Amino acid sequence: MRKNSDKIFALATKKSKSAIALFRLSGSTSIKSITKIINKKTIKEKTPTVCYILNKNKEIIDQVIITVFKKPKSYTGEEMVEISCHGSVAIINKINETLIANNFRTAEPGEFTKRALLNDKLTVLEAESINDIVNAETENQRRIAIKNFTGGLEEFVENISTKTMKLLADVEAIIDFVDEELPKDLYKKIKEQKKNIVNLLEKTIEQSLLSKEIFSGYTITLIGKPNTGKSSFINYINNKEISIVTNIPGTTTDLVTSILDINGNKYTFIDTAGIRKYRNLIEKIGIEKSLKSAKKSDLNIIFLKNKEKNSYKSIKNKIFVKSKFDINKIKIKGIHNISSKSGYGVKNLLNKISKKLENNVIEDTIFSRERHVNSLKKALISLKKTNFKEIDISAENIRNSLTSIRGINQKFDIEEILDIIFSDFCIGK
Ligand SMILES: Nc1nc2c(ncn2[C@@H]2O[C@H](COP(=O)(O)OP(=O)(O)O)[C@@H](O)[C@H]2O)c(=O)[nH]1
Ligand SMILES: [Mg+2]
Repeated sequence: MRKNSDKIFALATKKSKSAIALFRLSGSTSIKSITKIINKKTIKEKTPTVCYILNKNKEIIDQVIITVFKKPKSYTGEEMVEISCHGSVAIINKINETLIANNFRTAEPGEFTKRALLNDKLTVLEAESINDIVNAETENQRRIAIKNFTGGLEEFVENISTKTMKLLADVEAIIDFVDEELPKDLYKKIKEQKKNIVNLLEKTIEQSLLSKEIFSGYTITLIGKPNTGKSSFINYINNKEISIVTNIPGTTTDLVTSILDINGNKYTFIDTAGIRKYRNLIEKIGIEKSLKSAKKSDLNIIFLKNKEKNSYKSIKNKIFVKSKFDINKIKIKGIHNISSKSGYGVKNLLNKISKKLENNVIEDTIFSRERHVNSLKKALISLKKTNFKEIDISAENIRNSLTSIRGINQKFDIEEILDIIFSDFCIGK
């Protein structure tokens, strides 16, 4: 049985050769356990201490820096230890083995953050934002994640909860008052309050849905005849050889994918097989894949050999490009000239693409998760049902709406929420 109080550990850095690797340990008696496998009897709290870590025969594994955090002043709220060792795979393996021999077990993905949440060191929204921070691949993803972590979402939830509570109080006042005593304009006031909240919810849901692109990004397929410079282009923008370039037509047969951050957003570029009469089955499949990819992508860059624009009438969302401008300096209207040798026109092209696809940068609150958006939608439905005719039912609807909104940042249904939140966490976080 996995218990929430077991002593757990994880390598928080990547298991590969690097300058430093970091282990994290958490759970009661972690500090006592660590002093059994180092050459020091005690370690001062929050003071990085240089020492040796030893195997069961008391032989030195590595020189390390140990930092201990006492309960509750740690990330998880439990006793914690951090071990910084040299980033060698052999050392990492040996420390791993030693920790297991000393009754630590490997942490599950997100288990440190889960404990932090259970021990009230983090709110639900903070825990989710931490995962978004770790997963951020582009500047806009990072910006939204850190804004959400530092209180953007909590503030929104607070604000809209307060507004809804006020509305509920006013509606409940109607139940308590006899008709003659009702303040004038009360109905007008509560209708306005409701409209206000409905508008705010609708705007936030709409923006949160728009923000999907910020996380999933845009897909761009490169299409064209063989030898028009598609693979050279994908290599140029990535600054490395990710696709094979030759002057032999038909070199690229499968889809080659690369991810790029342009102006803060995520773009997936797909290099494809050149479109021509195929010479063999592999090429045939490749060409079919190219056309399928073109159908699904947000934008297609069509690489032209000459002026064969008309051959691509069936392809939607496209920009025409002619490469090799360094050796062929002919400009044609409506065709963007570039060179993957000199870089001519590439920056312009990327800017043009991002202008064509991107929404205006959203500065307001953005909920990035389905769980949040579903709660907002539920709240909106309950509120929209409220017509203030049967006042008891109206109060009940507003109460339901409030429950949905508060649910975004509350720990009830804890196991269910934890499963959703931590399903995509990485180990060591
Ligand atoms: N001078 C010049 N040659 C290029 C440029 N782009 C591609 N080539 C050459 O054109 C040939 C075909 O390029 P490649 O990128 O494989 O085309 P693909 O078949 O469309 O992927 C190769 O010999 C490249 O070196 C360019 O911008 N300038
Ligand atoms: Mg190619």
